Amino acid sequence: MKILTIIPTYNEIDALPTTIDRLRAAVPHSDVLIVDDNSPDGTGELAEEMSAADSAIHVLHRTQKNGLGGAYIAGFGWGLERDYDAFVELDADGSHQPEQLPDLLAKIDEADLVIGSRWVSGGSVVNWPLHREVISRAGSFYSRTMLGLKVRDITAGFRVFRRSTLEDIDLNSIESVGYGFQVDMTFRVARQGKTIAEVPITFVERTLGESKMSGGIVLEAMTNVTKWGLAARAETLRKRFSG
Ligand SMILES: Nc1nc2c(ncn2[C@@H]2O[C@H](COP(=O)(O)OP(=O)(O)OP(=O)(O)O)[C@@H](O)[C@H]2O)c(=O)[nH]1
Ligand SMILES: [Mg+2]
Repeated sequence: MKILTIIPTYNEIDALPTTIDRLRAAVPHSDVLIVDDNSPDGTGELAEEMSAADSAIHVLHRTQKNGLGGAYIAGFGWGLERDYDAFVELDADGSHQPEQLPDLLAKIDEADLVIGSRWVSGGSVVNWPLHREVISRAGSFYSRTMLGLKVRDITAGFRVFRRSTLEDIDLNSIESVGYGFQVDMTFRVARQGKTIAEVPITFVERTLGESKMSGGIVLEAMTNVTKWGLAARAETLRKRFSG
């Protein structure tokens, strides 16, 4: 199986080298694609140096900071033009441990989407202040209820998609910028009746660099979830009354 691990970066010059080293050691057969949004701190140049030293590492440069969702969509497009069978999403900041990626990959034969989950039995978060945990759990709970999904960690960003799963999604129609993107992808996969597996992970809060999480990103995600949930309910009612 040919695997592509996509790492979106914005100002990750301190964290990226360790993440790449750990990934190359843990899953040496995965190619790597760094998608950098013209980071002012020189992450893009560093990525080029790493790519020159290791033929499995590739870099995609975008001209401006366009959010995590846009970076992943560009990365998926790059990989789909090539012959990859599985696509991994991994943060650069050390929160997702490359050593746990084999646990996720072990499930991709059985599922169309595998999610590294903080909120299933055996999953956990290290070094998070209480308010972060509350926001994340509440966000997952609200999304799960509103969208009628069984997934426990809907906003999780450590994932593996089968190639066919991405091919069946109209990636151009995804508008979410922040982690609403992850909810959007989960909802679309679930609505197609595809299988989603959750594997417990230990999520480690970043120690290097700065978080890009913001109130705006949370608000975007929750607004979209409400919109999608209401639209799905209206659709169900319409079908019931017209049939
Ligand atoms: N290319 C690109 N990468 C981004 C953008 N925003 C965030 N990222 C990357 O996406 C990953 C996750 O971003 P974080 O800042 O860690 O956001 P988060 O994980 O929601 O927040 P924390 O839990 O505080 O770390 C990191 O590798 C970031 O560098 C963006 O606009 N463009
Ligand atoms: Mg992070």
